[in-house]
Amino acid sequence: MASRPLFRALIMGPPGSGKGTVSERIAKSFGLKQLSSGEVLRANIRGHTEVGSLAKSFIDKGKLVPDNVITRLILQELKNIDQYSWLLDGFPRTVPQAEELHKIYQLDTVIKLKVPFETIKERLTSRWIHPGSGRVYNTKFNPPAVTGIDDLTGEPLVQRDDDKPETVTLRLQAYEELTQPVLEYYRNRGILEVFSGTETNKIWPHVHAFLSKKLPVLC
Ligand code: G5P
Ligand code: MG
Repeated sequence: MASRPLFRALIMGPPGSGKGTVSERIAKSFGLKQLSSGEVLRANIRGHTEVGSLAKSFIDKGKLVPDNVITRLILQELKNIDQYSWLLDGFPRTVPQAEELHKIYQLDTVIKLKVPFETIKERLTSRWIHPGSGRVYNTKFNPPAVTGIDDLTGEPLVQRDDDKPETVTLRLQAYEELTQPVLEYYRNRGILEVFSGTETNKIWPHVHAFLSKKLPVLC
């Protein structure tokens, strides 16, 4: 029996739009491998690698990491999951990154989460993460069972250094200047699907219904 062709997807949207939250649901419902460029960078920072210390100097200022650095890193990670269907979160986010990715992988679909900037700013100041796993909480949306403690490991939660209000403003500027053109790049290729709203739980059923037409549903 012929196996299904591999599915290549990307989720885009401004900082705090819910890419990580929705990616996790997509991965669970459709069995895709999930790769977040932000998580890969934060793992390098925690591991005190050379790339990690370089990346930190950009991330903490709300700037994008240089194209050549992030592209090399993510293409290397993708090699490790080449045999699976996957969903990228946060890469590519400049046109040169999109062009480099396209030389190796052609995306089937690009999901854009369109969430107003005012909604985002409030979300990020109430985000807490478990640094070891990247698990994400929000004191208003999905709080941990015990304040400040990861549900699964019992370890302390922390706030991301780049979630300070002034850094969030710079991240949003970088998104407008450098990442909006990537949306055009994919719109021109006819693979961009936009999902708008202010609540993930209301956006999610639409994303699920859209992907259900393309992929078998696991749950
Ligand atoms: P990241 O890590 O990719 P961003 O800025 O793109 O960072 P971020 O902040 O991770 O995106 P998200 O994944 O879109 O946001 O959102 P999320 O974490 O799921 O949700 C945000 C919060 O809202 C969470 O607390 C969640 O629980 C809550 N939430 C979700 N839905 C709702 C809701 O409906 N209601 C409420 N109240 N809350 C909700 O990149 C970080 C940095 O790495 C570098 C850059 O410097 C970047 O700034 N980087 C790159 N640089 C160059 N090129 C690349 N390709 C790069 N990738 C990363
Ligand atoms: Mg994220």
